Amino acid sequence: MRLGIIGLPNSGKTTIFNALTGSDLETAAVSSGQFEVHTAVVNVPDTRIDQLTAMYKPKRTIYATITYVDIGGLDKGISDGGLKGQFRNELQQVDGFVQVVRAFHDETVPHPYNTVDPKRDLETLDLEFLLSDMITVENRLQKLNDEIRIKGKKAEPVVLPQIELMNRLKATLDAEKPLRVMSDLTEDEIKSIRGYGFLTLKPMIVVVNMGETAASVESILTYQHPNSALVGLRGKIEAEIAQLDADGKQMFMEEYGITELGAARVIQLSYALMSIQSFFTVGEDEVRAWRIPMGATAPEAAGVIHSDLQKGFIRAEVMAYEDLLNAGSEAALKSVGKMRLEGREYVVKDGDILNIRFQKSIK
Ligand SMILES: Nc1nc2c(ncn2[C@@H]2O[C@H](COP(=O)(O)OP(=O)(O)OP(=O)(O)O)[C@@H](O)[C@H]2O)c(=O)[nH]1
Ligand SMILES: [Mg+2]
Repeated sequence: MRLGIIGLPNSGKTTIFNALTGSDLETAAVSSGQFEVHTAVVNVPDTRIDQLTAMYKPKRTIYATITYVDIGGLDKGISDGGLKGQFRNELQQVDGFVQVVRAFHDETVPHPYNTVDPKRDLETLDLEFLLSDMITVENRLQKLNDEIRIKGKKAEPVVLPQIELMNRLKATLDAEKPLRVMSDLTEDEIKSIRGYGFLTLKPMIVVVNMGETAASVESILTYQHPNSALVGLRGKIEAEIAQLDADGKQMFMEEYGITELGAARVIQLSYALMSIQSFFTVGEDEVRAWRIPMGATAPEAAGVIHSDLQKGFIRAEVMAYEDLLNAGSEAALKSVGKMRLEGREYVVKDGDILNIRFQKSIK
């Protein structure tokens, strides 16, 4: 899963990237404004994995991960005539966005529009994305209508429903709403437009870079679309904290009266917003978190581990994480009959611990 960190020049994208990933990239008071991409992979913190590790004492523990991409160079006007080249690729490839909005005041850091105005900045980039999607929709509509004009009744049967769908998307964009608010899109429709990489269809976490203040984010901005979230984060401080070891982190947080890091919250929200959940596998060798979409069945979950496990799927032994924790051990859980056997139709739940029984294919 890939999330793109975007924002106006000098909003603190690279600082937030450092805070989220523990990287130590250089930040600069004068923005180069250049297209530039940095990537890092982070573990998704999960106390359930910590507890399972304490219980099984495995040789290794593997957390679920998220890839964050710091994408520099976005600004007003970037989508004039349509996004181009590498920029377009990077933005279309990510599964969702973290938009950094500057709220910090610092005279040594110039703002591209001279004043600090989080609402204006947020609307500016949101509008760029709307315009970019509008161009995509219009191009598509034109091609589809051309096909009808040229081929008439001989046009592919998918053309008419596609025109209808594109007109619905256009109506949403015309109303200056992002496509992610549309609750009437079916799964098939979403699938049919996946290839166009609509930017406003992707989930969005707005991270307000609060600077050094402890004010609440709600006092600065609101952002209440479906499939989006709003988080306040003290960029510079959290980037410094991310460089410390566990003890140092603890001390620093106590000193600043920070109970929950904004960075941890962004990472958890990233997971939640993408409608992703975790199941676990456990044993002496490895305790591991795996990522699956909501609604995935047991064989689909098996396929995430290895395609052979999906092909040869027989049954899944399932323990609910809470049951295991309450029982205290796997043996105790089995003795009270809480280990379940589930078949192909079973829909995996967040926190299930699976052991897949499968048949090896014989060639
Ligand atoms: N005072 C203060 N300065 C900050 C904070 N966050 C970032 N900065 C400063 O703002 C400047 C720009 O930060 P970057 O993280 O490089 O911003 P950016 O969005 O990556 O900039 P470009 O990639 O050049 O567009 C740097 O000098 C940072 O130190 C903050 O929370 N407080
Ligand atoms: Mg940067």
